[in-house]
Amino acid sequence: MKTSQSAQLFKKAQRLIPGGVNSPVRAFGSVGGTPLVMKKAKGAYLFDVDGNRYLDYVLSWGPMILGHAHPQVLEAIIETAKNGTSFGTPSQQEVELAERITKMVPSIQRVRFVNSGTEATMSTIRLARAYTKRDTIIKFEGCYHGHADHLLVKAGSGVATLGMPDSPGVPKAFAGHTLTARYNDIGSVERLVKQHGKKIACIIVEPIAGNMGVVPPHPEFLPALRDLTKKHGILLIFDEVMTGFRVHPGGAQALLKVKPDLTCLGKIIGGGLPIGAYGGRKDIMEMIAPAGPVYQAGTLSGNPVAVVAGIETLKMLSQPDVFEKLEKKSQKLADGLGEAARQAKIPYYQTRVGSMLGGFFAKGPITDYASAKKSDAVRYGKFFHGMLRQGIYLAPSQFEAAFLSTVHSPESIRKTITAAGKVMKLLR
Ligand code: KE4
Repeated sequence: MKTSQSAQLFKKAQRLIPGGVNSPVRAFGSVGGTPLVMKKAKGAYLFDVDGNRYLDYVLSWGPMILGHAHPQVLEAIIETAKNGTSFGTPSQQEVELAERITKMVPSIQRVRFVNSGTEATMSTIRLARAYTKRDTIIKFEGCYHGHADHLLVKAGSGVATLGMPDSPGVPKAFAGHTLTARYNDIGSVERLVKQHGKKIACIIVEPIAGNMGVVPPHPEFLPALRDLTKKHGILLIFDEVMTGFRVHPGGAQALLKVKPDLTCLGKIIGGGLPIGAYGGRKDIMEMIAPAGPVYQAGTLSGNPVAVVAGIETLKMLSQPDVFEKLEKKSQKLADGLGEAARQAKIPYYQTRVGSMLGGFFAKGPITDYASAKKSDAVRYGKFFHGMLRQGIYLAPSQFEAAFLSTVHSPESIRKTITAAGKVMKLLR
C-alpha cells in the first residue's frame, strides 16, 4: 500500500501544527506508525491522498452515522449556505433543531447550542454549580468529557491513549474540585458522597462509556446513580455527546430508561459540522443567560449550516427501523470478531451497545478503566495496522469506539470479519 504522499504531507504538518494533528488521538500515538492524510470521504469509506480506500469504522469519532457526504445532508448544507453561513442572530433553523431535540429527548425541556462537546460539558458543569451553589463535581476514571480544565482529570480518550495522568496547565485548585469514582462501582460513588455530600454539585457520566474503549453500564449502575443523586440534591448529568442519537433515537437515556437532570450532546447533531448542545430541566436551564445569571455565549453557536446538517441527520434517524437495521449489522460484526478471536485462540473481550463497539485484547470482563487498561495495547496496535493493510480503518487507539453507519453494507461487514480472521491469526 503506497502511502508516500501521506508521509510527506504529515511531515509538513508536523512543522506547522503541534504533533501534525488538530486533535491528539489522530496522531497514531499508541498504535505507532504515521497517520494517513485523507482527502475524501463518501458513504462508509475514506480515501487517502495516495488514492487508497478504507472502510471507515471511526466515522469522524461518531458523527457520521449516515455515512460520509450523505446527499440529503449535503443538499441541506449547500442550500442553506447560499443564504448565508452565520447571522449572529436568532434563526429559524436553530428553532427547528431545538424542537426536534426536545421532542426526541423528553428530559431536555430547554436546550442551548454551542460549538463542541467540550463547550457543552463545560457549560453544564458551570450551570450545575450555579444551580446547587456547590463547587465539587464527580466524574469517572476513564470517562472523557472534552478538554475543559476541571474535566481533564483521569480522563479517557486521547488522554488515556497518550498515557497522560492528567494534563499540565490545570491548576491543582481546579482539579481539586473534581473527584473521581470507578465506573460501574456505585460503592465508590457512595463513599465520595458520604465524605463530601453537601459540597457536590453534580455527577457527570457517560451513560455508556465510550472513551476507555466501549464499557456498558451494569444494569443497576445508572438507576443507583439516579437514586443517590436525587437523595443528596446532586444533579445528574449524562454526557451523551457520543451516545446521543447513536444507540437510540432518544439517546442512552431512552435505551436505559434513566432520566438525567441535564444532558450534553454533540457529534451526530451536527451531521459532521462543529456543534454541541446542552439541555435539561426547565427550572435549571432557565438560569442560563440571558434568561438567568449564568453566563455562556458563542459567536457561531446555532449557526444555520451546522444546524441544518443536524436537522437532516435527525430526520433520517427518526425513520422507522433505522436503529433495528443498525442493531442487526452491529451484532453480526461483533459476533464475527469474537469468533475470529476464538478461531485464532487469542484472548479478546468484545463489548457493544447498538452501533458502538469495543474490542479488548484481554480475557475480560472489562467493566471499568482499571480493567480496560489491562488490555494488551501492543496487540491492539498490531491488529489496527493489520486491518489497515486490509483496507479497514479502525480507531488508532484501544481507548476508543468503533462505529457503524447506516451505509455499511452486509458485504463490507463480511469483508471486515474475514480480514479480522486473517489478522488475528498473525497475532498469536
Ligand atoms: P468535542 O469537544 O471533541 O466535540 O467533544 C468532547 C467529548 C465530550 N464527551 C464525550 C463523551 C466525548 O466522546 C467527546 C469527544 N470524543 C472524542 C473521541 N472519543 C473526540 C475525538 C477527539 O478528541 O479527537
